[in-house]
Amino acid sequence: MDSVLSSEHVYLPRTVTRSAKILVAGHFGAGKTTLIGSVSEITPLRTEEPITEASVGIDDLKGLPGKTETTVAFDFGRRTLSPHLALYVFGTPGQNRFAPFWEHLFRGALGALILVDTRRLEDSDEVLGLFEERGLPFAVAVNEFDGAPRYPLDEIRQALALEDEVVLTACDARSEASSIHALIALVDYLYRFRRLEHLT
Ligand SMILES: Nc1nc2c(ncn2[C@@H]2O[C@H](COP(=O)(O)OP(=O)(O)OP(=O)(O)O)[C@@H](O)[C@H]2O)c(=O)[nH]1
Ligand SMILES: [Mg+2]
Repeated sequence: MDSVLSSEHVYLPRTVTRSAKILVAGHFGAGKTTLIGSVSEITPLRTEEPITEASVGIDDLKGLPGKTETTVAFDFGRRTLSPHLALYVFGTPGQNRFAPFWEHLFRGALGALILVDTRRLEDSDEVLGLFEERGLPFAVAVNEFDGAPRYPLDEIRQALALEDEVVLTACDARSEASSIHALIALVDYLYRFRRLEHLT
């Protein structure tokens, strides 16, 4: 995130009475770090390292010409979503070799936004399976990359074998408004399933 944030964004408003830890997950290169950079009101913490030759054959860079770095531990940002609710947003690493770190990230998380890329839908199976196994509620957002095929959301739901109740939306992880919209979809879902209580 390039902008220099003013101090009013650094301190939580006094009206905030509730906070929630949320994960942003998804396969390698789905746009997790980008989305957290778009939504965070504090300078996000990133743990990115250059993608090296050691990644050849492991990291599929198809369709990601500008991608030179990958998250090796986690991303962290914060977003006050309403006068009462602040989200602490943790991004997971996209590669299986960093999976041991996931245990720390899962702890205390109320839910997850899982990003998918239509150019590699099948890569999402593993991440979706992990959240289903854990029983951690999640919403799914299609990160609409330029030039990626567009499908109706109900076709994507079918392809990903998502239950009807799972919220499925589309976003552009580079856009603050669009990314916030996806986070709100997750939070609405958490309210609906009483993972989050309405507090004032
Ligand atoms: N065109 C377009 N590019 C995007 C979008 N979201 C992310 N990117 C680009 O796609 C690449 C991957 O984005 P990242 O945010 O690093 O993805 P990630 O999921 O954090 O990747 P890992 O941590 O390596 O798993 C970067 O070069 C981004 O600039 C998007 O919505 N549209
Ligand atoms: Mg990342």
